[in-house]
Amino acid sequence: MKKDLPNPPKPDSGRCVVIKDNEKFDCHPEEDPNQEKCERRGCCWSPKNTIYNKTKNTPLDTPYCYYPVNYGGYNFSASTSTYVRTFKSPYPNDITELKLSVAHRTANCMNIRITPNYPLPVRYESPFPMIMEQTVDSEQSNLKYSMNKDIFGFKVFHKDGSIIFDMAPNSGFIYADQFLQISSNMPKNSTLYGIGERRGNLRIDTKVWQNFVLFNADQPPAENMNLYGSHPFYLVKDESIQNPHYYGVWMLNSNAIEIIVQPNPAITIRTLGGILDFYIFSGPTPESILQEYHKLIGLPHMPPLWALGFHLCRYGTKTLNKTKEIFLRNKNAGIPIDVQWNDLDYMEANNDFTYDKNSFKDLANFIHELHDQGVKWVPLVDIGISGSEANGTYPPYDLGVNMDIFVKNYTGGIFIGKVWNGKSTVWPDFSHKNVLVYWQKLFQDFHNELSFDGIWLDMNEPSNFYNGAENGCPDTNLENPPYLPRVNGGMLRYKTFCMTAKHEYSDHYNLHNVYGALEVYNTYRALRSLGPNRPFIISRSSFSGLGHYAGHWSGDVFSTWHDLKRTVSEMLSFSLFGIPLMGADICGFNWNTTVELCARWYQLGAFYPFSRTHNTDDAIAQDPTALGDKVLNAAKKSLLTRYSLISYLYTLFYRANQNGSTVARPLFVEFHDDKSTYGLDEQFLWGPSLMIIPVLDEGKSKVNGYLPKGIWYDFYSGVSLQSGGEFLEFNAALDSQIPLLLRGGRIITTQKPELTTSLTIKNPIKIMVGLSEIQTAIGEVYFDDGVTFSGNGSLFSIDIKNGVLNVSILEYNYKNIPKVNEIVILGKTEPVSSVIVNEKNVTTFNYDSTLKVLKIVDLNADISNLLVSYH
Ligand code: MIG
Repeated sequence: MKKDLPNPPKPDSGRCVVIKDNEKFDCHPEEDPNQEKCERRGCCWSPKNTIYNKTKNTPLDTPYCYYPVNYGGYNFSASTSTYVRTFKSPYPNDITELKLSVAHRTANCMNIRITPNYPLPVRYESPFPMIMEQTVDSEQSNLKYSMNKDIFGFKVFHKDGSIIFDMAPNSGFIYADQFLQISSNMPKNSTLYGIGERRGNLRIDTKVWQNFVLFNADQPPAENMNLYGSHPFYLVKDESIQNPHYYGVWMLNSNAIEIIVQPNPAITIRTLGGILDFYIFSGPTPESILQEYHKLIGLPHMPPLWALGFHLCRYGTKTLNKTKEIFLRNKNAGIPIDVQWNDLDYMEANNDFTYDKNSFKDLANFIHELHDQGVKWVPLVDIGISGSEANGTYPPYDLGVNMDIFVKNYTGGIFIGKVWNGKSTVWPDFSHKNVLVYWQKLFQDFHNELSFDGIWLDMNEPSNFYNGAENGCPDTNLENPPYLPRVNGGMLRYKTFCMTAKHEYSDHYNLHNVYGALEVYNTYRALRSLGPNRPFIISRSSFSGLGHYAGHWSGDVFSTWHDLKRTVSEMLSFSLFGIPLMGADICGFNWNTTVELCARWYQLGAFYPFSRTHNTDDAIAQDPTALGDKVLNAAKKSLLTRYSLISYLYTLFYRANQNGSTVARPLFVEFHDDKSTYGLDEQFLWGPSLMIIPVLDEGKSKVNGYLPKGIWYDFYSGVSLQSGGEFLEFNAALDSQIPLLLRGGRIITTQKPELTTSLTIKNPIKIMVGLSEIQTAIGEVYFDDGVTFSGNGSLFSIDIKNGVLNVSILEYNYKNIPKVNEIVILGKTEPVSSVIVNEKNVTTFNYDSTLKVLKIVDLNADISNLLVSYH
């Protein structure tokens, strides 16, 4: 028998009055606090108004009930080196003895785990992503920590002394079975990014009270809602110190999470289960944090080259004929297309691993025809399996029953819900030890029928048309936890499983946020077994580490200007989360688009790393040819520009795959000392070198964009711009292209665009150089066969100084690389009279003294052996 803990002591007012409003941590986050309930929790009561009607939907503000200074609750016990609970927390089942363990993983990454003092009943921990153990000597670490030797608390600081994780002494540290909470103060002057998936600005405003709920849900992106994915990762810039720098924090925990940001500033992380398991990154730059973080959770996968082409998709394309018609009219109109998709329309009765033998009769042949044209085919697969087909007619169900692979209900039967299938839906348990064999078999058989090239995974939050089972869910503490964050629909089971649904690994309550990622992992493994090619998977649900296996799209966005704008910050947040292959449905999913909106959306969408048009079945068509010349021209021009840059884009993915970091890059990541970039989320970079400034407002023919200090070159004309770090106005008429600028000091490669990436990548290479003020530049380019696994590529770095362009070989395994035919050097200030290529004088060059551009043509040179001097 456990002995009951005493009630918390009532704090004397001295421990309450010293706390300023912004420093108050909420001791009664539930509705309807009052003085009595508050004081029973050992907390301080000080309402701002006498009439108090706090409900779930009122914006957060100064709490009326807050923790006193040194609230405590766990005392250090020197004999066991553990922390022992001394009084009851507000939540049932306090874990009575805790242990804090610290590991230096690398010089810049520390792991802090707070667990029960094992061996006690072991608590749930997320099975994904898998983290390899790794340690360095503490001497080597840039991070230090100190533990309190009285009440529970710790600090993590940088070896330069600046504080990174500072447990607030006036907060409530709680470690109960279904409510774990830890708060830390952030530096006074800090800038915050991350925490997702959420709709909002890239930078999180720390001057107001806000909460974010991370609980995967089939929910079109909207402010203050929990969306498809969960990413408890944040990045902070500390400006309060001598050498301002960034740090990062990730919590590995797959339970429902709520994060509170308050203007002290401070951050509170609550989770409804699991353990507190933090990874802290010392920085100092955003780039270095992201690299460490992505390495830890799994470096972004290397997509096949064709994944970076344009994708054509639409729900409600009900027949193969319709599919062909849309494909052909776009192809004939000169739209580059790498991938044709089909939504669940192709299935028979919406059942996975089938296709409609009437309306999609010739599908297998059509896929071969696509392949002959160098085009790929990607079908949708829903995570649920039909549960009501006639016995013996539907192997995915029968096999699943045989293998006992489906998610179970509370009483041990198969958990039954409903999604698109005729009567009922059951779900594979992706945590099951045999699920891979099952899933592999289904994909094998399916691939024998239809030679798909990649897979689109939908509804894997998981989504369910019922709230739980048809007749609800058992009323247990999993369904009705002692504290419920502001989740959509006011219940955890809202449009998903019962929390008591059973997976082999654990209850759905614990696994919910990671269930979709486990499907992705198994799908990746299944596709791997189909051949030597790199899998291509796009998943709607996401969790930390998903990018190692798949890309993501932002789900059911609306065809509105507001949504168009927000897709930029959504894409950039996923760059932080290690999922660079990301985009939104071009022209919007729900509702009807308009000509202008759709044209602008193609202009932006051509620069989403994952560039796909898609929309719902009951809205007007919005493929490039559907809305007349304005949309067609906007789509065609911008997509051809994308294709011309494919070698650069591919190289960025290679970098992300090798080192971590971002493809679509927020400005603050690249220009991390330039404060003007911190709040920018209506423009972005591709890697370090290309600035993209989309038009995101209606009725505009000009757009303002910020250019960090330095020289920038108009990508289309080569005209140079000198920026002092300022906003400039750019022409951006609807029928022109959105501003694209090459950064001074950078080199990229381009090619003449064709209608597929595989043709484009064979065209001669043009090296495009934007010189810096001191007439230097750097860049790199990567080539491989575009489809098989890495280790077979070639990487070249290109640099220019003192009038010499030099290519160095970093890796040289893949030899089938097109010739370099042209070099364009922008910003060459002095006239050029001689050009020597590999020790030979050439005359095929031209210097434009007005534009200050040197152009060398007809080179026909090997990139692996290229030395050019010009004077
Ligand atoms: O409940 O498969 O987000 O892209 O077209 C809708 C039909 C199910 C949701 C996806 C959307 C897809 C649609 N799916």
